[in-house]
Amino acid sequence: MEDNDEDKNKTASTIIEMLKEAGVSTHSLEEKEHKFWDTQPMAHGEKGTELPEGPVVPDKKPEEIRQEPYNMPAGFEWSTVNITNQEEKMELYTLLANNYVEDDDSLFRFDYSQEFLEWALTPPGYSNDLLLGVRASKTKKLVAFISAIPANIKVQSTDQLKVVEINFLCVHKKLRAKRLAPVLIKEITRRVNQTGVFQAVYTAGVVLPVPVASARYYHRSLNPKKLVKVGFSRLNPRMTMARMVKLYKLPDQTRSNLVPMTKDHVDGVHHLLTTYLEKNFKLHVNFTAEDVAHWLLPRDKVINTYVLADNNDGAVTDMVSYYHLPSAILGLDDTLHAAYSYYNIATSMPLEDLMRDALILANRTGSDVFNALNLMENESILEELKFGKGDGNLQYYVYNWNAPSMKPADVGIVLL
Ligand code: MYA
Repeated sequence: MEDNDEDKNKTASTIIEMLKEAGVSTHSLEEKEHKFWDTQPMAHGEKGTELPEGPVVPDKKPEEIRQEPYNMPAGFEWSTVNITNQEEKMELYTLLANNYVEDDDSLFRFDYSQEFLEWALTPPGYSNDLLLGVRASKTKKLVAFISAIPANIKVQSTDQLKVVEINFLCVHKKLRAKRLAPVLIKEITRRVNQTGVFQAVYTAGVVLPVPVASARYYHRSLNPKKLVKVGFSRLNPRMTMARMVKLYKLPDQTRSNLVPMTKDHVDGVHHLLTTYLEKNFKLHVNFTAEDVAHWLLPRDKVINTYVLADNNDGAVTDMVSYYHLPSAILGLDDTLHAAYSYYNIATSMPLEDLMRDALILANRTGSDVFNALNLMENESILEELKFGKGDGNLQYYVYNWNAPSMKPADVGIVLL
């Protein structure tokens, strides 16, 4: 949501950041007790920086990994989700649509589409064993979920690290605050460890021990009338609706000749993207060409990628991509259509021009708002393209890995 009411919306983490910027010690504020997280192999507080860069605890030998699943409370059982099965996909969709992430004021809730979930959970190398659900034993209703998908990342001076990306941790609203989440996290960790992987990357709105980076969402209004109507944005006292509409108006046509990415562009995009990420960021995925095909080839209402290819040699010189993650507008029976900036690279034009074209394209296909984190080079275009600061931080974590914290501009991973 747009940060309309500066004071009201300041989260604890923002306040801590501001104090830090002002040179005030925040150590005691950050030392919150975490019954579960304090037992996990995370670099705790300032002690972390004294450790050498690398695993907090060493890899386990196969015989050291627990063989049996962790116990569920009575009345619940583990159940993996086959996301390519229509019925199970629908079950996961329903769990998340009713119980997943909301903003602080409970005005909006993420509404990941079924097609999106299938895309997000089936990259090369995924395994059903790591799409982990919990069902009520009697009714078989899906009541909780967590997912892990494989990736290979660079983090700081470690060029290649096999990890999983953790996402979609969700516990049904009626089962909250019963310490189910720690059991889900321990069980997914056990299963991931069994595959010989001991690190993970994840993002969360909450501050836990210990983020490696802290990013901020920015929002670019495309449909200001609707955004004001549903409470996402506020009409500034010195602004009229007519002026606001004019302020955010975009041309119908893009300036550049971007075309939708096709299979023919996979190698070109792979080259452009991997070279760019390696050169510029301390934390990024090492994508294979197969990964690029999965994550970037356009899928209707899920992911759009546009490229500019050099006429002479066919090499891809520029790319822009965004994914579609609507939110339910709670209480209004309506949907907020949001496009989220993904991976963008400009070499033949300024990044600002490329991103303006992305706004035009997203606007044309009915997005109400275009969201971007202040990661990678995004900070340089936000103001000029009229993005407004959001009210939420997104924390980045690397599980069981000690690395000095980094600025958002050093982060080259976007998780869904
Ligand atoms: S982020 C999205 C998280 N999902 C939501 O926000 C959806 C709405 N909320 C819920 O469904 C529940 O509130 C959840 C907590 C499930 C979040 N990440 O069971 P509890 C800690 C990690 O009584 P509940 C995403 O998907 C909390 O600090 N831990 O609480 C990435 C406390 O621990 P401690 C979290 O509210 C997930 C404990 O849980 C989060 O019923 C990455 C309380 O448990 C959170 N977002 O359920 C997961 N929120 O006492 C970690 C709360 O210590 C992966 N908690 O403070 C780690 C790597 C694993 C793999 C490793 C492989 C090597």
